Amino acid sequence: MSTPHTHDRFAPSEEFSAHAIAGPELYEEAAADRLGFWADQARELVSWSTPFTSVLDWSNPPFARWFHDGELNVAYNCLDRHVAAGRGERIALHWEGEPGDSRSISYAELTEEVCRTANLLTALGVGQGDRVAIYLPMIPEAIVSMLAVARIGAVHSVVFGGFSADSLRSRIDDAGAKLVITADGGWRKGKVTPLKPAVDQALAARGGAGPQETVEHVLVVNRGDNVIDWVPGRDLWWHDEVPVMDAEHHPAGFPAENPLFILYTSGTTGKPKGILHTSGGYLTQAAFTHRTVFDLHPEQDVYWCTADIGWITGHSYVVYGPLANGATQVIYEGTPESPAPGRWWDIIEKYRVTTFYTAPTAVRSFMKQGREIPLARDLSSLRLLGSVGEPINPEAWRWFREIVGAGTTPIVDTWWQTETGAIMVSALPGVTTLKPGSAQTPIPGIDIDIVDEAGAPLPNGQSGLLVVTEPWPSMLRGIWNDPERFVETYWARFGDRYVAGDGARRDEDGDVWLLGRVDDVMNVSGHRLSTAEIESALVAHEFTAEAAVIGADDETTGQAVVAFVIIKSSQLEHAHQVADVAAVLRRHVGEQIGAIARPRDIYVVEELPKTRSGKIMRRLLRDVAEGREVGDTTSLADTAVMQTISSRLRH
Ligand code: 6R9
Repeated sequence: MSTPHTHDRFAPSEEFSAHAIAGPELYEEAAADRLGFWADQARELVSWSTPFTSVLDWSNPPFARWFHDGELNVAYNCLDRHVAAGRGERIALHWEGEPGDSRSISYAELTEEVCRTANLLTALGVGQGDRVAIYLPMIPEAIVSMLAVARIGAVHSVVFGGFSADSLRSRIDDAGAKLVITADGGWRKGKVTPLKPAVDQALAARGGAGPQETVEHVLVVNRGDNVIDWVPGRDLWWHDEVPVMDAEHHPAGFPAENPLFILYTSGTTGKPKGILHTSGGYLTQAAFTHRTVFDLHPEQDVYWCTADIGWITGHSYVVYGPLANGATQVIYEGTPESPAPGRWWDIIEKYRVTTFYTAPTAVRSFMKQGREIPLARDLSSLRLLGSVGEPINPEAWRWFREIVGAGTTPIVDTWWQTETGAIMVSALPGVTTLKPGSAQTPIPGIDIDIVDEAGAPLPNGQSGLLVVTEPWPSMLRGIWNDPERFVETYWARFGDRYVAGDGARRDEDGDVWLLGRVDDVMNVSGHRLSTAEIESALVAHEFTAEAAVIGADDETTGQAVVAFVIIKSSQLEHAHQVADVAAVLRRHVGEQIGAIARPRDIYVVEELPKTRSGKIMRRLLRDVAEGREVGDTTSLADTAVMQTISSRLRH
């Protein structure tokens, strides 16, 4: 849909450009010598205990090594060096708890807390290369834990607190985690949501067939004061263990390619992929993009990224990018509506936030609540807004700028992925003339293209597949435990180019517009969900014979999960006794994967539309779910199926 406003252009103000961190020369420098450019960034933004001499080793594609003969300590880069430079008193984190408690933590204090925790991890036998699962709410200990793991060269796997015990279990098992760090519970929507019970359940007796138990200890933060079970010997309270540890800890240097973290993300199959990131290249690109895209002036700015640390945005733009750059930032535990709509605007007012990075789905829900709510607060501190997670529709873009940004703030729409590790396509706020709805330009040092199904580059105006044509510093180094899947998923199609899984086109100026996923990955409120994963959760229920899941357009969440299920004939009677089959299955998906995966709608049907080769035609189901005329059904094995389904849904 095109509106007259899609031709809107917003050039940066002279004042903004005059003080901007990044100018147009960055593009020229990167174009003249791409590897030299990244080497410069790595030297400027990162401190190395052993300087690198090699920039990129691409001798074994697609397995890249960046700065591989260099050594660094990632936590030292995020902490000690700021203290050593006399900036220890600067606030690193303004933490706001949902019930209204808060803590402001300086770089010196954060360094001390991370050192104590690192000493504890070592005392618990965790060392370089060991995996630590982190299942925590948005509390300072979450960031402390990640940095403590990084400090000792171990590997964290943060599991979003909204994931279920089953999802947690499969992630713990896949990574072979030695330690789990969790909390009794965390505050959400005005009450404590327990977390520890899910850990207990995930670690409960697995029966003979399961993998060997790898978890030796569970470290528990007291946040919710909720009653929890306790396994003596295994479980340890954070407040008993951490404070008694030494506040000194030597940050050893680790190779640039030492694994830093695994983060699981949904793919096109039922099994989430453990995306692996390493240290030196990742930190370089996270820091570079955080500084230039968010125009960071660390001595003045108060930065707030609303992402949870359970997602890549929380890793790169709450933890590693901002802290490597010595930023002062806000983190918030709860939901935007607690205790009432407007909480986020209260927080911006309270801390005088200058730079605000959030998701289009949040913007759209604020639009629905009405402009009076933000307009009733003093948001005049804001000078830059950012968007991530899905395409931001021009409507939402303009509302964000007008209502939240007083009609003056630039908005950077940042395209990237768990796999890319850091921002790849985005405006630079002091340079780019903004176009609402377009992510615009690859950042300096990044090369992308838009190609057809055969891999041939497409001219401006034509839609195709987004590929990255050159290796980049923060690129994923693989899929944990599954190198073949890494090659197969991202590289096999065109050999030497990375296939992102997104459709895109360039407009007449060459600006990039993202068109959504081209695979069976849905994007609900900016979170990636796999149709296959939800389908397998549904068929794991005793009622279900078959299930098809699609992402249907949704005004607020971008896409919504809609499921079509066939009930087993042997279960029909039982299912009919249950008051609401759909509610039972929704709850089941919530238990299997997590609340975010619960379908908005579940339709019980007698048959699913399939091709002769047995492939479910999701396109047709999407037509029905979105209330459209059903499209071409000629390739269906049984063309009557869609009539039955449509008539059932339009009762
Ligand atoms: C950072 C993050 C990645 C997928 C990606 C794409 C979508 C993210 C976007 C965007 C359009 C943007 N996506 N940012 N689409 N414009 N600015 O979200 O990582 O959770 O791995 O999701 O999200 O479809 O492929 P992740």
